[in-house]
Amino acid sequence: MRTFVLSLLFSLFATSLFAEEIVVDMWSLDPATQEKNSFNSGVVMINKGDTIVWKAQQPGHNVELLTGAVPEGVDKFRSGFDKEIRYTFDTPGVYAYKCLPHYGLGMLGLVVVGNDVSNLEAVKAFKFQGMASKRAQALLTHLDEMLAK
Ligand SMILES: [Cu+2]
Repeated sequence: MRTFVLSLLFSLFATSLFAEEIVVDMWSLDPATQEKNSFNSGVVMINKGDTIVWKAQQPGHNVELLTGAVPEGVDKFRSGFDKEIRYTFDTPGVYAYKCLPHYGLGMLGLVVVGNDVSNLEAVKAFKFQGMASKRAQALLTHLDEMLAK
């Protein structure tokens, strides 16, 4: 009986149980890679309903969704400069996001939610600025490799 109740509870709450938190570190200088102003990892694939927790390993960074390089209908999001930033991804698709002060230096990240790449071409066509353009190319190439597996 106890097992039955437990498995019933488990199936009732399966959705929330499986919603995960994925940590992305924000670095001014990543000691592991020597990369400056970066989100590590640069490309993250998650499920609908998952939350990304960005942790500032060094101060001075934030997270802002790039309007025009996120799925249609997604509201604007700009975080503060907090030690920990959280955002739950409820809409499937490809998202590009930046750190506001370091965008021109290439501080950019990609998220794919629910294996949905229906807006990937729009993200590829997006005009990224400054060094973010080169960074976007590298991340999109990496994403293509991940998708090919
Ligand atoms: Cu930054």
